Amino acid sequence: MAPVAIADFNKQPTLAHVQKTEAFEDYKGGYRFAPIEEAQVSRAMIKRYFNTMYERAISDVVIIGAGSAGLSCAYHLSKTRPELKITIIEANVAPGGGAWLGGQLMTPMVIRKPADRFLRELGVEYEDEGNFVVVKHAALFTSTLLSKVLAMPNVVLMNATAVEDLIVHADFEGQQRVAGVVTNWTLVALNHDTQSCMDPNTITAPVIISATGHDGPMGAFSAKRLVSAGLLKELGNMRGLDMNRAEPAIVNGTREVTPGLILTGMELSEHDGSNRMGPTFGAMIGSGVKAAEEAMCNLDK
Ligand code: AHZ
Repeated sequence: MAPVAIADFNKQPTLAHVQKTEAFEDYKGGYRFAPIEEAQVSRAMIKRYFNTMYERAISDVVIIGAGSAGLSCAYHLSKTRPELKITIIEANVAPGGGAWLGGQLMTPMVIRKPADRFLRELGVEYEDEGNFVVVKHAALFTSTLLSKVLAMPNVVLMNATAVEDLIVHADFEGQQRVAGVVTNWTLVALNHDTQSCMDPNTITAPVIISATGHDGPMGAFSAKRLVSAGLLKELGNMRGLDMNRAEPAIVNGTREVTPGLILTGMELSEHDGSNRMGPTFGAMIGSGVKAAEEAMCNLDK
């Protein structure tokens, strides 16, 4: 937004003007809300939440993890294919993964070209530094992307919900295929060792995209599960930091790693044993977009 010039500033309404408006009168002690019953509030939420769970038990695409890669994927996919039912499952209460800071606990976010294209598409401003651009605050990127994804009519985001397992079907020839996810509220998932009978929910979809980040308390979920399920011999394990090797490896390596399951973002580095790039986000955008393209190819087969 253009800065307000001094001349324009002088034209802004004065406090006296504002005080005269009806809205401001409300705040002088007479503010009234429309009446409501507590049960109406509960029902307003329950009806929508459980209708959504009912409807999304069968989705077209499930994206696991709403970090920069998962959200970039959701944006490209939902915009390109508005007829698809895209369901994002995010373990944290706050979606966005690590992209609320630019890295190293600092706020600016570095994005290497040509991924700056995506910023222009989102309408996020940046400073051009030649081979890369800088967004003044990572939260500006993440909040803009998140708001655009959530505004898509075909996207549902279920946060505070963890994917606990993968659904794996076998066809007549014994070929295994990831066919869905097993979910639970994250607080429930964290209590499996202390409580019993907290059975999970399921969502089936012909394409699952996993974007759960590199190894950590929650990260690399699907890659690790592929190993424990016998679908992958061993993890490659993320290698040391090398921006020039890491970013193209992640984007170009984004693919269906086992039938039904596409990996994107830093989860891929654990699967393939590729380098990390540290605080530069172009590969998360590029990989997310590529995962969306792979998903569309698979759905169209
Ligand atoms: O909460 C996780 C985060 O929001 C979520 N997640 C992880 N396990 C999950 C599960 N069910 C549901 N079982 C789960 N959600 O996945 C999200 C991952 O986001 P992220 O920001 O950690 O990963 P990313 O691959 O989108 O971005 C990585 C950013 C990095 S890390 C890095 C380096 O270490 O060098 N460099 C970059 C740019």
